[in-house]
Amino acid sequence: MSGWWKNAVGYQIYPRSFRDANHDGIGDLQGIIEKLPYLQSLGVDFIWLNPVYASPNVDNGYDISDYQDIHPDFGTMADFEELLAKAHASGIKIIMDLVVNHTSDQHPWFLEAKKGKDNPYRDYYLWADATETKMPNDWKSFFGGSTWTYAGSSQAYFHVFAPEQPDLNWKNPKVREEIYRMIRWWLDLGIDGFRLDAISHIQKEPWDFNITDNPWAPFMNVAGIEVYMKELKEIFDDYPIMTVGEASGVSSKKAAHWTKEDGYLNMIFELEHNVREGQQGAERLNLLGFKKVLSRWQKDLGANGWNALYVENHDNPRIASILGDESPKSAKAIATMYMLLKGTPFIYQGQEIGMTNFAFQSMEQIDAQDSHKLYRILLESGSSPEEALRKVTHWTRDHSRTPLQWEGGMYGGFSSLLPWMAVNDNTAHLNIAEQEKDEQSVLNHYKQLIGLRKSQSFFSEGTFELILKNHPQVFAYLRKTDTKQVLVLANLSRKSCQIDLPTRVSNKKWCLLLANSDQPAIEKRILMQPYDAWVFEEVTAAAG
Ligand code: ISL
Ligand code: CA
Repeated sequence: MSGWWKNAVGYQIYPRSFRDANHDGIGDLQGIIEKLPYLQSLGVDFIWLNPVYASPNVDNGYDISDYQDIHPDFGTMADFEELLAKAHASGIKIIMDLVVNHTSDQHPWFLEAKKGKDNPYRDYYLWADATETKMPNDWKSFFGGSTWTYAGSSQAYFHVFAPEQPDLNWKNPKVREEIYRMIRWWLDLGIDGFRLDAISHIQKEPWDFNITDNPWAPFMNVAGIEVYMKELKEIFDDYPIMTVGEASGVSSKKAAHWTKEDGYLNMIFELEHNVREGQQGAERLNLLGFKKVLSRWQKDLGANGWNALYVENHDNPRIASILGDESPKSAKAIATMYMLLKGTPFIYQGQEIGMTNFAFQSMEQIDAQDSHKLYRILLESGSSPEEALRKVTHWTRDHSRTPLQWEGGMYGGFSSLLPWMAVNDNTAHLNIAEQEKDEQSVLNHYKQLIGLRKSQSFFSEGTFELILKNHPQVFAYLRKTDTKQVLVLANLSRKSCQIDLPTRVSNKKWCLLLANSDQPAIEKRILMQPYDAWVFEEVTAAAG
């Protein structure tokens, strides 16, 4: 049975920065409703909404204080149900962010739990004996510092992320029962699935587990997690939905098991391809590492399993800046390279027009609290304020959270007053309105790629075969079925280069499907200019 999501293209919306309809400087649900025609024109099939639940916003909604209420910044539950109905009427499905590794420390469960050891909610979370200065172990949080926070009564509580995000105790059946009830509540409302946040962390090793090399090992896909994943699958199997797990630490080999036909989830976002090179503060993506990871995931999940394909999200800088050279041509090359791989492609808001990083000048412009924590850690370890600022702002996830650039005017058409985060000045020329009018724009290149994918099942069915495996600049591959073959060539570097195609490729006849530049005919040796990206289909006798 091939799910609807195998031939679909997804669009990730970070609601806070998408469109502000009530002009309070913060994006909202009515803003998404207003822009459904744009999403329809783009040709996407579903939206992944980053969290819009009640939250104190320590981690911008990833610290939830009420799973079944909408944060007033975004609107009301009535607004959400209006969005869901109008999205469905536009042929667009909606998947929600399911954040169940942890809650906010303002969630009623935690407010109860921290009252004392004998509180009935105590074991909804993870506690261990400690003193104000001596924690139960030396595990480190993803956000810097210890995974423990002392909370009186000689105990500390555990948090993989911020202290304001206490981890839920998944070993407690009462916790699972509450979570499963909430999941069904949302599914019965008619949503079309979930993106499962940080799901590979829900099981922890015993507190005395000895870390050897990987500091995250004690909470990365730990044995026993399969019990909970099976219980989640039993719920998901009752609905015609799609589920995608953010499952860092699940290897590409294991991901085939997680995402096979009757696996726990339909697909997985891998987090391995962010292979960086260069000094902290000047890093870029290392293309060879990037393409090797993506190729391994294509191979390991080729026959069994399914990939979620992405190059941007709300946690990473803009791909046009860290892999591209911020030119429209490089944005089109990156799009061509990943959109035609095997799996379900996700487009992050603004990626479709080639939005770039923001030139942050001070920490006051930064919102992400993990960036502020890193800044403090860098200062404490001796970096000068200027050096710490450069190191933090170069790769902060806030690059992806500046308001979406709808038009050239004040605040980029995102809002009519000063937004919660500054709008990139380049909105003057880099915006959706401009690109809708320009046939050669990045936006229209994405529309062609989406159209190419959706006009046929070839790209969801065909096999993947990497060629030019060790070429440091070019990502080249073949997609194949019994009757058809497509060749994708992308020079993802700022330098021209020549490629020597394997004879089994160069001795065939090819016709051009899509290009971001003038392209030569396919020969044994081809010169590629910086960020040239071409897609060819084999001319066969059958095709005539
Ligand atoms: O942090 C990681 C590696 O450095 C990942 O393993 C981790 O699972 C991932 O960053 C989790 O991100 C998700 O959960 C966070 C939230 O801040 C992110 O925005 C979200 O994508 C906590 O909910
Ligand atoms: Ca608003």
